[in-house]
Amino acid sequence: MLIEDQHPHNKHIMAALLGKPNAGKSTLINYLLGFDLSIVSSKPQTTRNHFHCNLTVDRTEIVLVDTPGIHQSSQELNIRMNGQAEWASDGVDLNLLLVDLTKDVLSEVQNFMKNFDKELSETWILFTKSDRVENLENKNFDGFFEKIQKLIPAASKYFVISPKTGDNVHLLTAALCDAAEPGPHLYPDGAVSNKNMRFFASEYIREQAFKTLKEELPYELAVVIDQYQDPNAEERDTKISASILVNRPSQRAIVVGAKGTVIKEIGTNARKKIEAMVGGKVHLNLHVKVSPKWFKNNFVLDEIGLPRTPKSHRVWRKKS
Ligand SMILES: Nc1nc2c(ncn2[C@@H]2O[C@H](COP(=O)(O)OP(=O)(O)OP(=O)(O)O)[C@@H](O)[C@H]2O)c(=O)[nH]1
Ligand SMILES: [Mg+2]
Repeated sequence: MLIEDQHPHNKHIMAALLGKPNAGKSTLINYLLGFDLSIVSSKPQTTRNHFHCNLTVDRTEIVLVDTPGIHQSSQELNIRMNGQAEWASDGVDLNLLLVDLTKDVLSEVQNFMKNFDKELSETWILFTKSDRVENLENKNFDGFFEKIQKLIPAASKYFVISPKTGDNVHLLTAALCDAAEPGPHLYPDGAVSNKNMRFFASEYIREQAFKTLKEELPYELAVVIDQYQDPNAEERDTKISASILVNRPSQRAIVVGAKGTVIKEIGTNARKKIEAMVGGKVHLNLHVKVSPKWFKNNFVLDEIGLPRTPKSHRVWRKKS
């Protein structure tokens, strides 16, 4: 979808944000956008799909592709999540590889490369979470970068940033604008993503589930939107029905909570965020359904936007 008759000075760049889970990819995107579009949590593996997040600086359109963190797993869900990140780096102008400074920098990059099944084209290294590092000025970032270049020959630049405090993020934005090529914008003004409200509604429900539920449970649940109805002549509010899928009946009891308190908390918080997104009142109806081994079920994985990858298992469950 290219917009015709554009301003002759328009420029465009598309960059995939890559890294290990929890590196801060979605946090950086939200900081750059200026609002919380992408879901963030303190738990790893929050983002499951790749999607575009767009911002415009003067006449430059910057399309940032959020991706799931690359990790090792033989589980079909996780293989497909990694596949999303690998696909995302296809066809972008640039990769931005986030490296968490609170971890061992080189082993983070080594581990990423071990599980990332693609050759990286032009890549900038973003050493991130700098606000959490003491004596930052004594760190030898040139030395780290040289070692990383041995692992990633296409690494051409580095930045030391903190999307939490905003430190140095303006340098990254300026460099992205400089690197952008003259050309038409992909999206009309104001289009923030290639994903629709339905997708973000499911994400905001899952975000609240990640925040509310403990331990492994967030990883064993998925959110499927059953009905999404925009306001119309008869109904002024947005109506959404969604199912939270869990693996086992005992998990259903936890997600519902005593007298429904847990599901109510998830629903109330998610509804507020969806209302802010749609700019109006939302009726959100949540159900918790037991869908054993949904994370291996091709039908469910397709439904939540995770198609098969070349590494996918050969046998998978169909809808019964
Ligand atoms: N102190 C600090 N915390 C950060 C920074 N960036 C991200 N975080 C925190 O790191 C955690 C993970 O952030 P996310 O943005 O969800 O990380 P992600 O890379 O998108 O993670 P996945 O979606 O799981 O791959 C959250 O608790 C963030 O608040 C930062 O610059 N400084
Ligand atoms: Mg994320």
